[in-house]
Amino acid sequence: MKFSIVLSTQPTSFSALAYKGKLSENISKIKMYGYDGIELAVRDPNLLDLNQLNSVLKKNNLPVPAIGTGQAYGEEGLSLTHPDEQIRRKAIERIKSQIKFAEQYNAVVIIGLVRGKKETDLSFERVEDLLIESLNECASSNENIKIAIEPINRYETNLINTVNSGLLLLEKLHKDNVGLLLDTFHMNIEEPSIIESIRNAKEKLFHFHIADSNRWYPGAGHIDFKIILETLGEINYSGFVSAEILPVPDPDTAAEKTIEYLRPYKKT
Ligand code: LER
Ligand code: MN
Repeated sequence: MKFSIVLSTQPTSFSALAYKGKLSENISKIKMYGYDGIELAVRDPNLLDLNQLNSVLKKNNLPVPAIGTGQAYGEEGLSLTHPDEQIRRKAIERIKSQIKFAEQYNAVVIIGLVRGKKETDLSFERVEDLLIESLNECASSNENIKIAIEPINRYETNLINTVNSGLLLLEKLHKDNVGLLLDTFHMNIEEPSIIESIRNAKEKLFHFHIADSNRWYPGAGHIDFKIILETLGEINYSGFVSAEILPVPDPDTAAEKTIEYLRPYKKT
């Protein structure tokens, strides 16, 4: 099992991130704690100093398994299902540029909050059609790059809350390079059985987020991670398990406690 942790490349209002900015300092710390990779949360790849980022990643010899894209929604209101066609277009173009950015790392591109939510009188069917249309265009822009839709709990969106609804969407979309990202924090709220849901996702599981029930580091809440990590082994999950956690009591303690907790599972 390989472990990563999320680092936001710039300041953001999204709270469940151990590390934000200070790339050189934070990437070295992540390496020092013993992580195998770094998931990057990026608002807009065009705002990045790629030379600087890639030289720090290279110096620390850390791969990038996944790119988070939710800040385009959180900070700019872009959504793949927005009723305004121009905003939807901007969101699609942003995801396509994230896909281009992801090529150099062969990273999974995450579709979390950027899918948007049903907020107007558009029917759920229409919103779902818009999502399928947008995802289809993004996924077709490079079929070698994996895209992972993340079921997110009901308090953050009303569109794809469960693994089942994610799998149904994948059936309708029918693109081999689109799968799911499962996050233990959301699953703890929405899934009748976390284990059964992981088993149902099987080979459609492209990426995995880990946080405890309170979104603190694993071990700080009441989720049973032993059985979850064993189940990932059972379905032959070969991707990264990535910590998307609150920086509490402080970023370094959160990062260190997470990897200490996960280390015994490294060989599985
Ligand atoms: C993003 O990966 C996530 O889990 C969401 O909670 C974003 O709000
Ligand atoms: Mn997540």
